[in-house]
Amino acid sequence: MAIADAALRVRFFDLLAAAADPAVELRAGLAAQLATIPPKFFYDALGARLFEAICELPEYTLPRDERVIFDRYTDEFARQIGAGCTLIDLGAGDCAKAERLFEALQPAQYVAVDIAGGFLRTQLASVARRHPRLDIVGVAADFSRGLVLPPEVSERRRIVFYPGSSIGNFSPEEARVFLTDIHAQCAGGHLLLGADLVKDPEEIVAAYDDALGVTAAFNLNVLNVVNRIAGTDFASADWRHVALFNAAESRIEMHLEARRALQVRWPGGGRSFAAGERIHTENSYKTTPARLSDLLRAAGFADFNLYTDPAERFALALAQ
Ligand code: AVJ
Repeated sequence: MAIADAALRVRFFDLLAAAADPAVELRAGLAAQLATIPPKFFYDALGARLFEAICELPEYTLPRDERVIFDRYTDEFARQIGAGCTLIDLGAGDCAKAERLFEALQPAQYVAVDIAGGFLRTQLASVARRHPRLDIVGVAADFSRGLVLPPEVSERRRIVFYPGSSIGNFSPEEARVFLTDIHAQCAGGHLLLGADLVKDPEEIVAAYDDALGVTAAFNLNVLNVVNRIAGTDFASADWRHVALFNAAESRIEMHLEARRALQVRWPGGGRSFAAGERIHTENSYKTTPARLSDLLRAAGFADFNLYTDPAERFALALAQ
C-alpha cells in the first residue's frame, strides 16, 4: 500500500502486512525444543532506540570501526560507483550512515528498507527535509527471507548498501543464498557490505554484554515485543541476558535464560521452561577477510575489493 506523504514527497510502502504471519512464526520458534526468537523482532520503537544506544557504548566499537573505513574510503567508493545511482539501504534504521554518503555519491534515488516501519517513516521525513530534491522511497519490510522491492524502485545502477554487519545474523549458508539474490537484483550495479571481523573473544563478549546493561535491556525487550505480537505472557524479570562466543562457529550468541522454572502461555498453546533453560535470540557471525571473499565469490560477485581499518577490526566490501 502506497501512502503519499505529499508534503515531503516520500513514497512509503508497507510490505509487512502481506508477509507471513509473525505470530505463527514466533509461536513455532517458542514451541521448538531449543526455543528461538528471530533477531528481527528486536526492532520495535524501543528496540530501535536501544540499538542506537548500543552504538554509543564504549564496548560496542563496530560503528566507530566501520566509520574509520568510511572516512578514509568514501571518495574512493564514489569514484567507483559514479553519481546518479539508486541507493538501496537495507536495515536503514535512522538512515544516518546512508545520509553521510549522499554528498560524495549524489544518488538519484534513495530507497530505505527496514522492518521498523514507524521509526523509518519518522526518520525519512527528516531526511526529506534535509534533501528536498532527492527522490526518496521508504519500504517497511522483513527481508530476512529475501528482498522484495516495489516497482517504484529504479532498476538503474543499483547500489545495495548493507552496512553494520547485519549480514552476521545469517548463517554462512543463508548469507550465500541472500547475497546471491542481491547479486541478481543489482545486476550491473554494486554491493557495499559491512562485516565485523573476528577478534579477541573477551572483547567480543563485552560488546554484547556491556557494563551498563543496555544490551541486556535490548535482548529482554524482545519479550515485550513477542507478548504484543504472539499474545504470550512473558515477564522480563524472569529472564536473564546471556552472551557467549561460540568459537567453533565463529559467532557471538545471545540467549535469554529462565531464572526459575516457569510456564509461558499463548492463545492455543504454551510451554514450560526449566530453570536455566534458554531461548536463543541472536547469532552474530564474526568473519575474516578470506571468508568474506569466499562468500562474495560464492554469491556471484566476481569483482570486489575489501577495505579494513588499520587494526583489521571491521571490513567493508565494494563488490560488482
Ligand atoms: C544490528 C545485527 C549488526 O549483531 O552486532 C547489537 C545487533 N545485537 N548488540 C550486531 C546487536 C546486540 C547487531 N546488528
